[in-house]
Amino acid sequence: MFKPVKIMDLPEEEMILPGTRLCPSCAPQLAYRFILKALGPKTIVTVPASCMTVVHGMQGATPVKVPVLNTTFETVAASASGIVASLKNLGKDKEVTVLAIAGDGGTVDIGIQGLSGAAERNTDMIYCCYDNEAYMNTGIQRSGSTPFGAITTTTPINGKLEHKKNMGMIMEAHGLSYIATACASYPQDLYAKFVKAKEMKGQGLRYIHVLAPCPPGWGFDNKLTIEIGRLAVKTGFWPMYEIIHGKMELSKESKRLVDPTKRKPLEEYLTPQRRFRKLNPSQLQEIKKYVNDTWETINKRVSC
Ligand SMILES: Cc1ncc(C[n+]2csc(CCOP(=O)(O)OP(=O)(O)O)c2C)c(N)n1
Ligand SMILES: [Mg+2]
Repeated sequence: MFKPVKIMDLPEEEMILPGTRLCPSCAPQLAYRFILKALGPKTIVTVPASCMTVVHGMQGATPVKVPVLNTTFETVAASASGIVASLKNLGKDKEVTVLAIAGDGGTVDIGIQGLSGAAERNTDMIYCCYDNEAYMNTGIQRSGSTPFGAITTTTPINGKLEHKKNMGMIMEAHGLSYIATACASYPQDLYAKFVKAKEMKGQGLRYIHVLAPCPPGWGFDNKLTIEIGRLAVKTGFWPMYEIIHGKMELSKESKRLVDPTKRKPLEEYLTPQRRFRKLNPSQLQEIKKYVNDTWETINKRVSC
């Protein structure tokens, strides 16, 4: 059963010092702040090229308090496997949590082979994909996680022609003990999921996919970061769930959305974002169908 976390329950200690090089209102950074609060100081992080590399900065000038390995784009899960093996060798694998954290490009496209291998071996680590839905660090190129209809610098003029990959389901096919989706705009829910993943140490690879709005990449005002993420959830565009040993449970914010009348109109989520500015009525219909289909699949699972 999911225990709600109160704001006063969160550890006061910050694992990221103030003054990073990320954009104002960066949701991946917000998510990372709460992830490290959940995992604590006995954590080793590995990270591939991405905005997350920018957080860590140059060697000797990092604001992050835990040890971090910067690795190549395609190798984050493999490098985490190496860290886990080394810790085992030193007899420290029980006390140290290994976190691989990568963007959507580094996860759903370029790192998926290494991730699938680590999942198949069921390496005892936490893998987090923070999903800002494009290759943001290099100037907003589309990824396999960019949604249908969104404009990037490498999509057709009216937006992407394909839907997002369903990474939660791809990871489920590997038979993992714990899979969850979360959103940076719900930090307490996100925190609780990382605490749970940490507590499931010894049960192989735990995978958490975090939607993390990007103001410059998605084209919305900085002050809307939290609101946009919440709208992704409240419109049903981003269902939040956990799958524990094969059993799916919807998270508090998504639970009532099994009833389609409880979902906010999708337009409320799409209209404030410049990346959807060219959306025509048939594209909008296609996104609505995608969301409805996603929920039909979820409803069948949670009701049986
Ligand atoms: C093999 C390889 N190809 C391309 C790059 C250039 N590159 C660095 S970061 C990046 C974007 C990463 O996108 P994503 O994983 O979604 O993370 P984000 O930047 O959005 O945080 C790219 C293409 C690289 N470093 N290595
Ligand atoms: Mg990205």
